[in-house]
Amino acid sequence: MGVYFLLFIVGLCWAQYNPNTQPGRTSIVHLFEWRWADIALECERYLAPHGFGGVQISPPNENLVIADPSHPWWERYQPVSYKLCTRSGNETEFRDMVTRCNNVGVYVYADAVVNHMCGGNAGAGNHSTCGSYFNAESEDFPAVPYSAWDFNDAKCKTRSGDIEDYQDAPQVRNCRLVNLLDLALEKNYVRSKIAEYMNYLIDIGVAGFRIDAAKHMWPGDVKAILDELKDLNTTWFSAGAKPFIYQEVIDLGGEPITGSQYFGNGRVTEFKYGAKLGTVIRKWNGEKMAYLKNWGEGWGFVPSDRALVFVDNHDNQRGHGAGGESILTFWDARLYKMAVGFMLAHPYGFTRVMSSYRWPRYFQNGVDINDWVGPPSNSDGSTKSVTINADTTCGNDWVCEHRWRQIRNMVVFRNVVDGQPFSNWWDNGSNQVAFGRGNRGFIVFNNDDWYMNVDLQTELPAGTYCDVISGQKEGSGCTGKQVYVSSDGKANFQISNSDEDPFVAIHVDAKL
Ligand code: AAO
Repeated sequence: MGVYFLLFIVGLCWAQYNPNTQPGRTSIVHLFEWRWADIALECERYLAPHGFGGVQISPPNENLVIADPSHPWWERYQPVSYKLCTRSGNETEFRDMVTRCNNVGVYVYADAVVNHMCGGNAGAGNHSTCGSYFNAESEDFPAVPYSAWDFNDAKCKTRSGDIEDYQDAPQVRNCRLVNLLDLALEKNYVRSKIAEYMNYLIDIGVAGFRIDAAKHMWPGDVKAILDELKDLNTTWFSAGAKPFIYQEVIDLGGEPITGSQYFGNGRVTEFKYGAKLGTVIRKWNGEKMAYLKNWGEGWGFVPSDRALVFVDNHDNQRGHGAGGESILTFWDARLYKMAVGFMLAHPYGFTRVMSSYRWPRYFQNGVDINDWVGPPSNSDGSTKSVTINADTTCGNDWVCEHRWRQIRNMVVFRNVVDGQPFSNWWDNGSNQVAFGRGNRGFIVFNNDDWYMNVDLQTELPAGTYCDVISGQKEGSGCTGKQVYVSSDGKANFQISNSDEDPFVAIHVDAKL
């Protein structure tokens, strides 16, 4: 009786907030625009062996094909139907990916674009990834099917029919986001078509969903859809497990729509996290790392167990979405690694690592005019496969941040310290800071412009540790710096401000 009661309470509290990752796997990675075939391989050859909990995939449903500009990445945010065929692959490849990833304990989180269909100016025809016919002008999508009755036009009160003012919550939810045909989610029919699509993915074996543009849907409408969802597939998940839900709600403050309005449905993306962390690590606006002492709710973020956090995402790494100039990306690799390292060491939120492709970034008057460029592709428009170089990095212009030694090893660090408290904070009042996670891990940063030499209490068991940033433990050896923790838990840390990576991280699994 007591045990069942406890299970009931845990189930109730965790349901859609629980990422469903395997125990001891604490992060997911967004393999932005990857092909399903490459993701399947990556799960088996890299993500499982390195402790990644799951993968966020690009939207799997049929989308508009855009010719001008040619195949922008954002065409995938313009649905034409819920058939599973895109530039990432067809349904057979999708099923193969989910099965193979699940079989190695790396779960799949689908990007669900359900607020809208394609843009109002998309024309008519079958220029869509499965070749389904549609007519954007008459709002006819026979492959779902949706017709004009299923869209919000009558409810939207703006002159253009688009969202014109983010201060007006009803128009943010009832009008078209950048002219994308806005579905009438209060209709049972529309809800049931969306739930049918999501349930189809659940049956195949996905573990959860990113809800795209959740801000543009009424929280109650999202809830009504989620209430129709099945439990996860019991081939891989325990009976009664619910899909993990994280909703894309951009809330930097200053608008009537807030992340907290969506807590009833699941977690929300905490956009303040990357915007603020970028500002601090760049030392803009007088910010310093010493101020990170109360990072998390202390900075006005949503509660930790409601947050999905990331340093950058597929939008704000190229000036879309929100976050602004401060956002750190692979283009600023040295600072980026520090930011991702800090995120993965810190207990706040559920962490998502970004994995990108390189594009010909070209600024004109401060704006990247190539922000639309899609994934590395062949002359016929198909997405290039992710090749792996001899040194384990990726080829074909895939950046694969998740394979960078510093980032991959910090994903492991987070797993090793899982459940441990934030502890032994130290700072120099400037940009040299350190903290631990109980007696399992410790991290030290020097983002000042001078040498750092300090003795700190780590709380770790005495011994010699291998720094997982400059190298890692291999066999009984260490390819990086070594740190000596004495019997009182103290260790000396020396980090030059000109080191390739001015931070050091040690944990109990990297003890020599
Ligand atoms: C494309 C074309 C459009 C065309 C449309 C239809 O670019 O010109 O009209 O097709 O033909 C992506 C691309 C879009 C693309 C779309 C469809 O980013 O460029 O449109 O696919 O192909 C808002 C939403 C948020 C959304 C974000 C991009 O709230 O949901 O815009 N993100 C998701 C996806 C994204 C995707 C979609 C949604 C659509 O991740 O990839 O779009 O499926 C304010 C608001 C935010 C708002 C931003 C940007 O942010 O708060 O909610 O995000 O503006 O409009 C300060 C403020 C901050 C403010 C920010 C920027 O920082 O503090 O709050 O300034 O103004």
